Amino acid sequence: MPLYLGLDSSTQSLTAIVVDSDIRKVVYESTLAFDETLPHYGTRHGVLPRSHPDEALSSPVMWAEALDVMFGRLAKSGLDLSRLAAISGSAQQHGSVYLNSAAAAALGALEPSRPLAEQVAPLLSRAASPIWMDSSTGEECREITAAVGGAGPLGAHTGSRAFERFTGPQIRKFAKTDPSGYAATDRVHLVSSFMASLLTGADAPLDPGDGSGMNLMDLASSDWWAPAVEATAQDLLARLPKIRPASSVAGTLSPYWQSRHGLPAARVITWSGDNPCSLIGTGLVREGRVAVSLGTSDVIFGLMEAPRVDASGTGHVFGAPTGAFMGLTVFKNGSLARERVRSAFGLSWPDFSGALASTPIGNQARVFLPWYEPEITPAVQNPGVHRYRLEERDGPGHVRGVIEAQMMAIARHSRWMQVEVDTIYATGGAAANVQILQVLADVFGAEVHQLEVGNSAGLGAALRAHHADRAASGQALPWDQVIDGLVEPIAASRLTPQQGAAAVYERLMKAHAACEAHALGLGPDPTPLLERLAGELADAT
Ligand code: ADP
Ligand code: XUL
Repeated sequence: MPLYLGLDSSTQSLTAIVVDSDIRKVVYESTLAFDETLPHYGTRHGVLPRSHPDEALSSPVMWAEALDVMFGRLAKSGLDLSRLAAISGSAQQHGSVYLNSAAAAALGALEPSRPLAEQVAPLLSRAASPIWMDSSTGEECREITAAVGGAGPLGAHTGSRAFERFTGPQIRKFAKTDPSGYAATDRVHLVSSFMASLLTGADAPLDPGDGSGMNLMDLASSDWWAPAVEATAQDLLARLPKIRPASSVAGTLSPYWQSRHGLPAARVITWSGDNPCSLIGTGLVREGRVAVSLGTSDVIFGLMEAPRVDASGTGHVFGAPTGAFMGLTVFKNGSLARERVRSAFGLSWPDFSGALASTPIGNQARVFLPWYEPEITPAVQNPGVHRYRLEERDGPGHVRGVIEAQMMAIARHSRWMQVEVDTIYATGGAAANVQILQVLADVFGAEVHQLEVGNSAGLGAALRAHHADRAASGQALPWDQVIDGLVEPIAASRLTPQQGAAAVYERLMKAHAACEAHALGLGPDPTPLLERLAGELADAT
């Protein structure tokens, strides 16, 4: 009767999910929000106070402390933890953790009587970690792109053109701006491999799924791509972890955790990124369906048997935990943009949902582009919101405007994945909101389902632990059996597109594209187009 633990170290929180593989149920789930539970780090939405709007840093010591607190909770949960067979994890992608030469030995000799945080702090050669929301490395992206012979070869080898948040450009910026800090760095971990190292008490590898978010890994061979590594920083190869399959065993839970929290010597399975883990946690182990994650970021993703690189340069191809690939497109202005609109008009979530329900499909051809933060898709370096035919004080118009613009952007900018979308699995915090999901269904003309377990990244990590533990015991299970019964859509949650929605969004999406082009300085003012559309929509009702 083994138990499997999945940990999800996300932007704003740490979640633990325990699965009982015999009864095929989640038997424990707990979330710890960084801002509230660990206020002494001073984070807001998991990000340290910013010295520049383009920069986004967080604290690796805080992530370590969260792990310590979470294992304390697990120890008191009443679960029979002697049954815990394996642990794996999911982490926000791209973020990097810089360890000094004392770290490798010290992590294996942590004192169980002392909190983890105070023992980890002296092992860092850089106190703060840049995370995926950072967009301050445009110069480094250009330098790396030029050094490897252009965006074409970089995209073809690593699965993505250079992106500001990707780990390679971030490492280059650190090496350039703090050469002595870089010289004192023995190992550059991703958040995933750092967290796994804390659990095993040794230097843990990273997996191809998270490795493909670095602009450093060759997708075809799942190994470091020498031209990119050389273009990024001097002597970087020696500082990078090993890349191992997502199903590999990284080690066993170290004596620190066994003594401090009374845990068994469970297997620790190599961690991965939140998107590869969510792929498993939404059951997308074959091609054809997609999932939309409405978390801090909004992401659309699906499995790909063969890598199809996005020629337009917006999307990414990552390794999937199954050994295949996944396509994904990421939007930075996700939940935080929805929250900005909500708080600007003093609304609760029920008010927000009410405003969505009471406004017409197509928003009377009023468009709102919610680029509060520099945007990843489309690439927007200078943040700012844009209103087309929308009054600044129109609360309901902004609510529908933000959601329609987000869902249309997800639909338009994922066409490169070439998936005929008829079913969408929705996950992430905002997937709890049925009115938001109705707009998703209307825009895509597809069915949308909520999943039983909302945290698909944490669930995916627990399922990966199960899969890898069985394989390591010589009893490998096919993925279909690993996910069976655990990634089910909620039967009553099926949403279908409303009548007439497809015709409205077909036209509004063209207008949305014109608004984006105008806001990016690439096209004419779309207001006349929107006015014509408003007239047509009014005539049609
Ligand atoms: P993370 O990316 O950190 O894993 P989550 O998937 O946990 O984020 O999502 C957290 C977000 O969910 C919050 O920032 C909040 O804006 C959003 N959220 C929670 N409840 C609702 C709701 N009822 N409607 C819309 N958004 C919601
Ligand atoms: C993926 C991305 C985000 C982070 C945080 O490329 O930047 O989805 O993984 O969730």
